[in-house]
Amino acid sequence: MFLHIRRSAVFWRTMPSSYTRTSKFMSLVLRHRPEAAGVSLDANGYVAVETLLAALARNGHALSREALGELVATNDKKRFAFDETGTLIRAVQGHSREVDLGLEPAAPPDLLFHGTVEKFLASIREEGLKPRGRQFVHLSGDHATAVAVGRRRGAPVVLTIDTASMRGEGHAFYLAENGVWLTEVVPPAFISLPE
Ligand code: HQG
Repeated sequence: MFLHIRRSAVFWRTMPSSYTRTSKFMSLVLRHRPEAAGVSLDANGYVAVETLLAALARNGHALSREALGELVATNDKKRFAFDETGTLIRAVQGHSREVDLGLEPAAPPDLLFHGTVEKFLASIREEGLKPRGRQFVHLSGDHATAVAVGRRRGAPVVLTIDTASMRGEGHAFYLAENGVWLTEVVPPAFISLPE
């Protein structure tokens, strides 16, 4: 019993970092550069699970189908999802590749948040939020998440987006499977900067 508990403790200390490493590689492959792992995405962003597992193994990320399931289920931002048959897998948002996630326009809360940093503000004031390298602008439903998104790049600055007015002017919003809100662009008129 004692030995079993000790082994579990080691398991839990070591697995998350190896999953994090693999998750980062999967983000690269499933969002941006599938060719880096010798695979291609279908029109909906999926790759066969068997193909991905083989590609991961070739690139120093060997893991079992069961471990992949655990990585997907425990991923901090729920970045990946299987299709309903469990034989295909994709990233649920964040793509720079043109993929059709099959999302229907959805009604967001009247305000959403976007975490960024000071150095981008002049340009954002001028031209609004653009997807830059990605397919969509990413917005958060809560302030705390936007703070965390901004902090990836430095001292976070959180912008508030008037989604109610945007929808009134015909802008569509999509809710990714992991709760991230997506839209094509946010013109400056709908952005409030903090004081
Ligand atoms: C900025 C992470 C100048 C924008 C996160 C952002 C998120 C402008 C950067 C997800 C601009 C783009 C996405 C303009 C936008 N002028 N700068 N006109 N418009 N920007 O990484 O939203 O861990 O593509 O403010 O948690 O930071 O990868 O987008 O700083 O959910 O799963 O240009 O990625 O999730 O950066 O992050 P990004 P993001 P993962």
